[in-house]
Amino acid sequence: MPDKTALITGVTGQDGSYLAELLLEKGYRVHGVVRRASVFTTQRIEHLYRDPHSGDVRLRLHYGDLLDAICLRRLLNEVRPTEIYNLAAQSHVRTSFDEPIHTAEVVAIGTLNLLEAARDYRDETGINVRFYQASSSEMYGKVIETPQTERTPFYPRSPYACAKVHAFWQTVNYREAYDLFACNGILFNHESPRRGETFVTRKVTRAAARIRFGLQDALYLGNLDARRDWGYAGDFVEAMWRMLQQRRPDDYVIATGQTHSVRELLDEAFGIVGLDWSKHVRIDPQYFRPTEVDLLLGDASKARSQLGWTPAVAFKQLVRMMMDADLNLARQERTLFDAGYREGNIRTAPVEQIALPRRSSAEALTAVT
Ligand code: NAP
Ligand code: G4F
Repeated sequence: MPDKTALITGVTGQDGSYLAELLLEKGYRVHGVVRRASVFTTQRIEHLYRDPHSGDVRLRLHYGDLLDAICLRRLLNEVRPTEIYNLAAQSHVRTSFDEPIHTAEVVAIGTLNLLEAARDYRDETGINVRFYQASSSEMYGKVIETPQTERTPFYPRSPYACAKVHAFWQTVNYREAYDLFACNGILFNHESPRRGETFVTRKVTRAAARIRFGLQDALYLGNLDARRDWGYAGDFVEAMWRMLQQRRPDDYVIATGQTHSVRELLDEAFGIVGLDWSKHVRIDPQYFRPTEVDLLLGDASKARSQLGWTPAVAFKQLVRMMMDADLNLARQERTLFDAGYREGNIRTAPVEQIALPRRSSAEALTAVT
């Protein structure tokens, strides 16, 4: 196959990890951008990582940040990608009300930084790089019509969604103004066992599993009536890749075409472990949003006909998959607990008694390839 090289921002996130997996399977060289943090953040890609000293390694990690435009430019010149996937974001909607400026800087200006860098990189190297922007169904917000398609007007309802609308239109504008091969994937909610623990699906499956193993008793949630079109992240990254393989760049809705409420999610997840969720779920107002998105339901007909994309995993299978993974984790946690392990042991145990973690990918981050 021709030499394909991808740069992924947000490689340590849920989607970044599935996309890196997919592209490596397809023979790509994959470069991931990782933010510096005081702890390791590479757990989701640990299984893909090999020490760069060990021969022909196709996954490389680089420190970088969407807010550092100069660093992005340098990275593109060093890595020389043929495809760029911009997945990095402050992606939590509730948090965006608490951190609106940071969210706008990363999601809106960060995307612009990368588009500018991509345009100059293309012009300077002659490499006709292709650009994927992680747009979101949150942009539909207070929905104007149902189901939502590529033609449905946006009505954003959070700082996050407003910033995504900015990034969406910048991506369209770079396509039209500078002829950049730039696509928006308007992705509806997609989940997996790797979903962050504070998003509602994972919060529910993790709690149901931990309650089942006696590790917690209550689950605090917000709006149980919200409805989402929930798909599987592993299916959705395939659509991202397909968009960049087309002859012409375009924007696509990616969704399952089914919608479920948080209540239905609770029924499904707690049902798997034979528990009645109403005995455990409490409402905590802190999880309500100042403005809510009540209903999302996507129509992915265009992706089906033009990309040949359809989702393989439906809602019930998705919840089952997430429950299986969280039950495994809860079982391990229970075993540790029964063996006397308590959180905090690590702080009080003498250093020589603390098992050293195996060498992590984060230790071997390189600034150059
Ligand atoms: P996620 O798990 O929250 O991952 C976000 C990634 O962005 C993480 O790797 C994070 O790094 C990185 N990041 C945050 N700020 C950054 C910065 N300033 N510079 C560089 N990297 C930064 O999100 P996800 O669910 O994988 O979603 C991927 C993308 O799709 C996001 O843009 C999200 O907004 C969008 N999206 C998601 C969904 C969904 O349902 N999952 C639907 C539509 C659109 P750390 O690990 O250091 O935090
Ligand atoms: O899981 P959520 O936080 O996802 P949300 O807000 O739909 O955003 C996710 O999907 C977007 C695509 O549409 C992405 F762009 C975005 O990055 C993110 O991945 O909340 C889902 C629903 C909301 O209506 C929320 O109000 O669940 C409701 N909910 C009820 N209780 C809760 C909770 N959400 C969270 N996170 N935590 C709760 O306790």
